[in-house]
Amino acid sequence: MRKLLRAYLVLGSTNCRDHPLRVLEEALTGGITLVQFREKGPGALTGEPLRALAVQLQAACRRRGVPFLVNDDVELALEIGADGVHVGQEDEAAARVRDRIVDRILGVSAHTFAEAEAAVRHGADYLGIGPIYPTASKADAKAPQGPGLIRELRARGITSPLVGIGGITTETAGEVIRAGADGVAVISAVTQATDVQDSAARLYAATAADLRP
Ligand code: TZP
Ligand code: MG
Repeated sequence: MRKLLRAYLVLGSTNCRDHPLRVLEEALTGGITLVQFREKGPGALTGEPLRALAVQLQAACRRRGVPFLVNDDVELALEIGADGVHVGQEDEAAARVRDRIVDRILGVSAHTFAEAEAAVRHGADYLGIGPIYPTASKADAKAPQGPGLIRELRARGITSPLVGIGGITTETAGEVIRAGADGVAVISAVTQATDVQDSAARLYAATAADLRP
């Protein structure tokens, strides 16, 4: 799990300037290690177009051997046979999702030690911690917490695989890893880059495991 989290791309159609499949293909070529389909915000797809895009993106991930997770939507994840689900604190309870997806990957967002500890207890395979820095990609994002939150979670005994998320760039990824994260999850640093493949490659290079404390 820790290795998969290294350079984690979160994306949906509303994040992409080009067709999401093109963006994803380029990002995978650059070295993205895990993908989460997160279809949110104004203009987000629903119904059959949503499902069709999910299947298309999933197929691209399968061709490269990269696991494909679905944000929030457990039904969709089960229907298409996704490799897992990522849920936030406002979504279906982690323990319930754990029971529904059995041996697939379960990721849970946490913003505090108490949330992180509960997510681990409820069976999360990894934690998404953030927002680390200010982000424009999530309308209802909480206040940025800095890499210090990750350092605190590690100091207080959270040993589970975890990624930092929120406003992370190829320049700041290293400090998130040095704080104790196994990887970084990004939307805009890769999807909005002028050269998607290059930014994914730089993200991968910036997150080497030997930076970890
Ligand atoms: N959860 C916390 S911050 C965030 C999500 C989905 C958005 C991350 O996007 P970006 O563009 O990498 O800041
Ligand atoms: Mg959610």
